[in-house]
Amino acid sequence: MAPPTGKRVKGVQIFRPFVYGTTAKPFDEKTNPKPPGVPEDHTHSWTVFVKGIDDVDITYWLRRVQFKLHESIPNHVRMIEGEKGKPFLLHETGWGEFEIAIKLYYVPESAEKPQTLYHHLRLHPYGRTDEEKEAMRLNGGQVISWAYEEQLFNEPYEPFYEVLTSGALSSSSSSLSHNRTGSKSGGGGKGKDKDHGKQPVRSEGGVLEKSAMIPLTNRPGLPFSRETEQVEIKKLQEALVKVEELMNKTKDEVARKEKRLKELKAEAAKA
Ligand code: SLL
Repeated sequence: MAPPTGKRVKGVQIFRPFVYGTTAKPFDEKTNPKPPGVPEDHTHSWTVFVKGIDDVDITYWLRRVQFKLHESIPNHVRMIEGEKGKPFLLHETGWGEFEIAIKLYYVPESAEKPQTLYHHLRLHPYGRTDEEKEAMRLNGGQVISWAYEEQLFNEPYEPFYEVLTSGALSSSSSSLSHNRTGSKSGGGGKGKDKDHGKQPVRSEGGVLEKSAMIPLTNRPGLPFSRETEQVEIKKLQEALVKVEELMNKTKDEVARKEKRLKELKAEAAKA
């Protein structure tokens, strides 16, 4: 890898949302017939992927992705090169679940070392209730196991900073960006405002290219949005209240027991 040119942009963190995971479907005559040549014992077709939120391009920061599959699978280490605007993805068939190592290789300008994520391939929905299991199914029987993640670039080199920020609206230039263009400037306005005035490029769902935006609302097949975030925040807040209640209850109980202990000790001393 070529040595990075330029300096790091101090006090700046840039993050970019992305989604990774697996989608699986059992073979069946009508909706998912087994293609010729697929071994008898294979029960599912499945896909593993890394892609932008709302399918927005991420190849300007992610160059290639290596998927390391189960060793029983022929040619189990696969490298997928980035193609602009397309997800990094791999189709396979099989019979069993296993952990997939997903190694992310960044663009050379970043001078970042590759980084590995691990994801469990799900062929069968799981959950305590039918509802929970059903939540893992999409569009008639696809078993989805998807995760939302944010890639953080801490103090990127100047050329990479330019690459990262050359497309979207800057956070100050429009309410459209919801302050999610992904610059977290810690050092008092170090983030330069170069893109001011540029025409935004909009993707299908309203997420700007080269931004850190996430969609406002959910759509089928797109569960990662502000809406989901709000639901999660509410759940966390409710859980926090519950934890505080439990803590107070426990404190009261401890106080009561300490009091009782004191009394018993006093009684014992008298006796
Ligand atoms: C299990 N520990 O027992 C796991 C192993 C391996 C899955 C799962 C083979 C595909 C192929 C395949 O599906 N292996 O031969 O192409 O569940």
